[in-house]
Amino acid sequence: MAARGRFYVTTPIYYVNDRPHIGHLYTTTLADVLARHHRHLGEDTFFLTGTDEHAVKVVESAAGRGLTPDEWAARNAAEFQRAFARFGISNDDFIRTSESRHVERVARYVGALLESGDVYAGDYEGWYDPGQEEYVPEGRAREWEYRSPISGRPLVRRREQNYFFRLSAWGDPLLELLEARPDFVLPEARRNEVMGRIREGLLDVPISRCHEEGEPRWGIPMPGDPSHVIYVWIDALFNYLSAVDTDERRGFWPPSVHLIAKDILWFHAVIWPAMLLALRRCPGFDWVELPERVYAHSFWISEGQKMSKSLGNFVDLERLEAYADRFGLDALRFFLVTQGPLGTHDADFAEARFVHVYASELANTLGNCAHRVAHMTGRYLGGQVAAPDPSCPAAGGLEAAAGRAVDEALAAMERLAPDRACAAALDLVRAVNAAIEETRPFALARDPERRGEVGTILYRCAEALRIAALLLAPAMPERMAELLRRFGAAEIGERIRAGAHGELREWCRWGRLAPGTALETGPPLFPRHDAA
Ligand code: ME8
Repeated sequence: MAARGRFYVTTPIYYVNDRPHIGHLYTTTLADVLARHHRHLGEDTFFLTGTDEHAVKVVESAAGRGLTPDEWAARNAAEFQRAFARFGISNDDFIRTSESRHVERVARYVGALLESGDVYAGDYEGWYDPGQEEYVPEGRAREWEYRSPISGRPLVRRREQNYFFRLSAWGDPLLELLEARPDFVLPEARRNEVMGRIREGLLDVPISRCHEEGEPRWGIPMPGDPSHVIYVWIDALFNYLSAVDTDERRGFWPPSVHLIAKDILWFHAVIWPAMLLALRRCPGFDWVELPERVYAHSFWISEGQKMSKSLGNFVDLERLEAYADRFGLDALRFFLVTQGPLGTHDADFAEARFVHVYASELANTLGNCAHRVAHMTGRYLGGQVAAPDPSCPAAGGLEAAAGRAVDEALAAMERLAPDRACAAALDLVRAVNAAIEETRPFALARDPERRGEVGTILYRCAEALRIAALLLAPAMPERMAELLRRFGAAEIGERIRAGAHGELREWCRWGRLAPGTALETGPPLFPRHDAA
């Protein structure tokens, strides 16, 4: 992936009926951090998010408000777009499944699958969860005592003439794929889960619903049979392909990673690759390779409790906004990225934890260190970094520490662990603090004979901090741009703020900081807040 210098990252497209909340912002922020990092590396990057609009719920909610589904969807999609812009998301496109570019292409994909026999018409009867718009296999329905675990409402028996996707044909190829490409589904525990379920056997899946008489038309008509519309999930999954299925963008395919949460793993790890394997065999689609990775993170919970509609305890935009206002947007992004549910454990969004992480990592470690180095440079060196003396050993370990931090952070980003990348950068900041404690430039400065040593120490501290800022920039573009500006790298800072392409490896080269560069102290990067 990196070798090809191309990176395509996606988020789920979110149900347009819901108000954006922390879960949506989280996955989208993770994607944003990865996208910014790959742009900094100079790679051709494409970052896609959007809204999933063709659910039946949209028709019902719109009707309840006296609106057409179109109007209601447009209003809510705009809210997601506004929210993402507010939270610093640098997506390259925002796809709405009601857009004609998507509708036309999905009709073409499903048409090709009909032609090849991978999609066929048949009868279906089974347990159906109306809230989730999903059929539930018999075994699972029994396990759930015929009630939806999501809404608590009874499952209903439903029979319909439907179009089906021949998923049953793809069990073995999918198992082979998961064997051959261990990082196709991540984390590993999720891959094992998926393989276990595939081994239980795959049923064909219904991929259409009957268009009810008198209901507003909402959904993509089944090619050749307008009495059916394509089931919302099938329509939605194709967004990843339709958004880049143009002459200018086809080179971005396949996705480097689909970021999702565990709730929609089955669709992405099983149904979606099977659909693509089938489509690939159709004329004109041989370029449709499989995505490289599907990464399913876990869930945010709120103050120790699962978030749910009935509890009304979603960490919603208003709450997130309040955190961003109080601590700064970048502090919120940092918290999400470093404390969130990457891996297989849920994560708790709790105010006390936020306040603690902010104070210890951002205000006391990073902000304080930057201030100390700039302040001492001002006080002892007239504000300008000195030329380091290569023969002076003081703080000499920082160069190697910076090199390690860069290697670790880049490797962590490659394995989709932006939390570890941030940790590597913060370890470097801690190493700077430790070097200051050890070499005591503030004490040495009293002796005029040792000014050269002070200059060398502070140069090395500033250089290590500049590099740490570069590694933290995808998570905190605005604050790190400001830190870089204060450390003589305003132009790079501007590019980072704008989410532009760069040359991260060159930016991180030890020694780029030119002797004579003026350092600025300025107001605290992360002002202290009293614990609430
Ligand atoms: O499922 N913690 O849309 P959706 C972390 N439209 N992430 C969470 C979360 C939580 N508590 N709750 C939601 C759909 N998410 C379909 C997707 S894709 C082709 C179609 C995030 O609006 C997480 O990314 O219900 C999850 O997978 C997604 O929101 C579900 O969004």
